[in-house]
Amino acid sequence: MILGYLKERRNMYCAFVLIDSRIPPQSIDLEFIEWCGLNDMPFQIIFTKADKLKKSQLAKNTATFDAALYKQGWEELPNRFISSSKDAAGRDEILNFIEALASI
Ligand SMILES: Nc1nc2c(ncn2[C@@H]2O[C@H](COP(=O)(O)OP(=O)(O)OP(=O)(O)O)[C@@H](O)[C@H]2O)c(=O)[nH]1
Ligand SMILES: [Mg+2]
Repeated sequence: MILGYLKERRNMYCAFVLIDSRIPPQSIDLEFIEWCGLNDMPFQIIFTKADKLKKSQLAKNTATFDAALYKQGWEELPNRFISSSKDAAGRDEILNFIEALASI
């Protein structure tokens, strides 16, 4: 359903894949990312709820996610943001990215 929507939208420049930074890589997320790659769907990853983790654990979890992506065959990692809706981490970077996209 969502896949069909993404495929059909011609004005879709980029999807944001929100990943809960607290949990191990989920197959549903990895499968969606793989689908994006196979379907030439540009996307960015947003790790969410970063405030809920210690910096070291956050780094560990994002590295684990990276490893899962390499395993999936990505040669270059997709761009990612670290975010928190609580302390607004990543907010400016994400908004700047969207602004840059919107001005293409
Ligand atoms: N501390 C913290 N809480 C958050 C953050 N984002 C969402 N929440 C809280 O998490 C709960 C679920 O919020 P949602 O907006 O549904 O976020 P979600 O990523 O879909 O999370 P889940 O529904 O729990 O899978 C709410 O109580 C939010 O206030 C965050 O960045 N930091
Ligand atoms: Mg939710």
